[in-house]
Amino acid sequence: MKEKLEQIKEKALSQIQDCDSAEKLNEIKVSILGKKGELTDLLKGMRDVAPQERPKVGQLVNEARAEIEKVLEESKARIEKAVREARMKTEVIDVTLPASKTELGHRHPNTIALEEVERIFVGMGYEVVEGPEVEKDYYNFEALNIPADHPAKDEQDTFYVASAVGDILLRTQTSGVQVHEMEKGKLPIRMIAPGRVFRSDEVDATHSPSFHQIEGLVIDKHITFADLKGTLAEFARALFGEETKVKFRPHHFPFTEPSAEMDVTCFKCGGKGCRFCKGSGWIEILGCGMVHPHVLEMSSIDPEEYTGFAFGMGLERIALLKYEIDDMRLLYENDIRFLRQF
Ligand code: 2U9
Repeated sequence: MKEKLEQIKEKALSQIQDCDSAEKLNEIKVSILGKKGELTDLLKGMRDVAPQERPKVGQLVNEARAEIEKVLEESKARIEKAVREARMKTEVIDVTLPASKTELGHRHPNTIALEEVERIFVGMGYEVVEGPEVEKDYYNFEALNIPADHPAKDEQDTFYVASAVGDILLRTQTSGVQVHEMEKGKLPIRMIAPGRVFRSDEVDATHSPSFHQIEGLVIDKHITFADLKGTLAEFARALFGEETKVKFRPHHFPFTEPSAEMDVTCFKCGGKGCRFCKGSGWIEILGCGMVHPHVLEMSSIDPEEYTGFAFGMGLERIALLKYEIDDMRLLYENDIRFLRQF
């Protein structure tokens, strides 16, 4: 048995020493020390050894095992080192390559324009108030004097959330926010209501089913159309430059009476007429008007005591004009190469 042990050991050591790959080394290890390995087999023959000899033989087997394991470890380290050195010879690291950069985000033109508008109105003492995007028909339409048969209420224009509860919808304007404020009964009110609105529109260069509005509302005693004109002219000068002039054209909205649209002199040509303003010298910027007495009444405000004005503008329209972007779809793609320009 001793001879057999010596044979196994010598064979193993020479195989291990000649081995040059990690896989082969593992095969050798299994073939000697594994469950069905030669050394394990040898141990099974212990029952044929005289009992008084067994401790001695057992010790010899253990010593052989320890020696083989030690040489296996050494060979493993030797092989790994050789592999590393071979790779170092072939692998080339170009230390002059540029490092991979972490891309920084950028504020969206909508956000920049909104913050500019908010800064102007907050500077005039207005509060910025936000409200829910899902609204009741009452707050989006009825409280604003928009009759049941108004075309805006058609399913082709408005997204209804659940047909079973017919009066829940995605707001088509932020006006509901002002109605909630009026219902609180705390007067006077000076507020702007920015936010996302939804209309069942097809996507093109100037339309999207979801866009953003900024509406404003002022209610106090003795508010007149002159306050409206002065405030919005001041706003236009702050946003587009001191030299900007404004003009008001009569219009109609169900929630304001009288109503108007406001144009500003083209900031590209200064009003002479150019491609940007389609030759007219003027650019339409917002809608406005004196809050309809019935709208005040519905929110329990006495129109004999209080009057007010309101206005509304599309945020994307402001961003497109201010940053001379010619397609609204660019605002929704969020391509960092586009965003970085503003
Ligand atoms: C209350 C009373 C009145 C808000 C107003 C407009 C005029 C207006 C449009 C601009 C472009 C919508 O985004 S747009 O399509 N809005 O022209 N909005 S007055 O009037 C209100 C709001 C709330 C209680």
